[in-house]
Amino acid sequence: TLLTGRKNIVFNIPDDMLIERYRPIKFGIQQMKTMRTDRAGPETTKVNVKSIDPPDLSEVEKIKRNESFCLFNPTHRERAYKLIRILMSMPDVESFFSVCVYARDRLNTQLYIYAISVAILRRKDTKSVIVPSNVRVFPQFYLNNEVFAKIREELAVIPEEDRRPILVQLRPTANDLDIEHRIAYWREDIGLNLHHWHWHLVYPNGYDQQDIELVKNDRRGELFYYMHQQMVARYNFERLSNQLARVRHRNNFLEPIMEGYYPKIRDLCTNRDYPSRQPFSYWKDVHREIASDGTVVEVNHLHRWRDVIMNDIMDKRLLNETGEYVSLDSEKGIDYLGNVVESSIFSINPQRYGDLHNAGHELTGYIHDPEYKYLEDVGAMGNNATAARDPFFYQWHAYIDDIFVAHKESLAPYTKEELEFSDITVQGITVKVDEGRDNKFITYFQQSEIEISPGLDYYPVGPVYVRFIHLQHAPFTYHIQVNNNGTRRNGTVRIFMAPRKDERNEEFIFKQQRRLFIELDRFVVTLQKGLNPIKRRSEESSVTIPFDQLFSPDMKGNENDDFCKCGWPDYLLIPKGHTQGLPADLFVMVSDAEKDFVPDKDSPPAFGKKCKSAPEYCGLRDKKYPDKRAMGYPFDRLPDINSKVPKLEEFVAPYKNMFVQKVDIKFDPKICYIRN
Ligand code: CUO
Repeated sequence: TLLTGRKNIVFNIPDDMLIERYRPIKFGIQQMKTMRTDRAGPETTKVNVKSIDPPDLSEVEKIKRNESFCLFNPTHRERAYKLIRILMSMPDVESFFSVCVYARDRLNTQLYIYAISVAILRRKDTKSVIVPSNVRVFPQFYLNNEVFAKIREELAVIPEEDRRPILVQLRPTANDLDIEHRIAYWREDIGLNLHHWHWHLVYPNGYDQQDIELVKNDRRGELFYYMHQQMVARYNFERLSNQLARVRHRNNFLEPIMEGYYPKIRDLCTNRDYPSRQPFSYWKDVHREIASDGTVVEVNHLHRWRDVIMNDIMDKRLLNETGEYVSLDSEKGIDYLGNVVESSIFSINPQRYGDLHNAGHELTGYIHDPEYKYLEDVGAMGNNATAARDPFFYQWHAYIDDIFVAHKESLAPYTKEELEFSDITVQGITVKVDEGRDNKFITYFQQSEIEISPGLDYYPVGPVYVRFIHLQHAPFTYHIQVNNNGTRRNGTVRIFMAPRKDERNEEFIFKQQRRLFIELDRFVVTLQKGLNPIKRRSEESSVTIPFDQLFSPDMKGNENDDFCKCGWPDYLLIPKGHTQGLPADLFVMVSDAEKDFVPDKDSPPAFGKKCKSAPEYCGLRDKKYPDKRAMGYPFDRLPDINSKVPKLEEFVAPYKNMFVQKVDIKFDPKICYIRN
């Protein structure tokens, strides 16, 4: 009766319908059965829901409750989208909620949460509903399983008033015998993985043409390229900070994967450990027809798709399903290509171009049991919440990026007109670090606490805090001096940074360095005639979102009118650097905002919203991407420089609206602040 408060109709209850067996608890003067969300504690409320005709979930139920859900898998995707379509078709919020309640204990938990989250983000009438931070729903995908043993112990024997935060080790998955382990603090960072999960949540790839309305967002294919390109660039910056060579590109599908990965993640929904990958594992053809995921991917498929895509890039066009050519031009080409390579439902010819990127995740995710001999489910690479923990994620995405680069390099270099901004001179940029020296970023480790009890719904608990360690930087302000010799105009300030030296400690040539630039900020300013001093705080970066926005359960009284949980964690804005100071190039450019402007009558300002948006990597909800230039501009194309080994300085020299400042990033191992 809980399900249908208004009419007392009892749905057909499956045998393992847990809510039928919840323990009754006393709440005020009433006695009632608790709903699942109430297992976590005494704050039980009875919720009446609207009576509806039960939807047909028989297809969706085929993914069992005790198996892992893998979005890269087409069968799983198909079933998740069946539920999403049902949820989207509900005529009002009450009916939508009734379906959620009806489906909750019938379906695979991960599938369920994914589907209702997508629907909440896409329905017009659920804009005020906050999709919680995924770490509060599935803490098990972000924290090592040892943490949960400690939590159980704490909950079992310590009274609530005496409980302490559970400390999370910084790098719990290996030791320094594994060279990749040096950078595990970054790969396994909770906020980084949350960003990745939420990115794929706000840019779902859909299952078939019925999902077009659901999936469409301005330049989604291009953003798939750019956001992942930036993750790889940031990874490389972090590697060079730790005396590791830049990441290998997975351009040979037959080579062994030298890096092992032992995730130590246990899925609390299924009580199943995520399988590990031994070093030197090979991709093998996956034939899991007998498993419920039914995955079939052969390495040869990837060879074929790669060859067709690369040939078509060389011919500067793609072929759509009706046999027409679509030009891979400088404006729309990258967007088509992003959807083709990923692939999403916007791929213009899935038959021809296949499912290259998703299939790479699957081949790796099932590498330990490609034929389902051992009844094992998918590994870390098969889940968007865990994939970026695995070193191989970056190798795969570095290769995927090579495909996009092949297209970008086939375009003409930017012309002088496309790069200059007449009468505008950037005279300088200084980074003033709070309590530090100019142009020297300071990084350190910090401890912060988050509360995760909603995700521990099998234990009767009060609040549960875990304290984890993450990279942080001292806050800073950019001081930029821009001279305007013309009339009053608007300019777009674009700030990037890249490491200056390669693995040999030699300065990068521009051709290599341009792929390593990470975007730090992008914003519009009004330029008066004469000298314009511009100040901009690090916290304002339009790439990042603040800690509380990323982790908090909600932002009280706010409307969820942007992708509030999608955004690079602000504490990871600056790479670690090293104790002697890592030399880097800070690049600033002011471009003509008239030319960058995107007309969108609804387009909101980037800031001052109910939550801070991070449009550079995440775009805006239901709005156009707020910059007309190609993502990655001006570094996305080869430069028009004659010198054989051009340096950044030669790229910048002809343009007064660009400036490079040499900076250092110094890691201070002595500092470790605690943030409550
Ligand atoms: Cu985000 Cu491969 O696309 O993980």
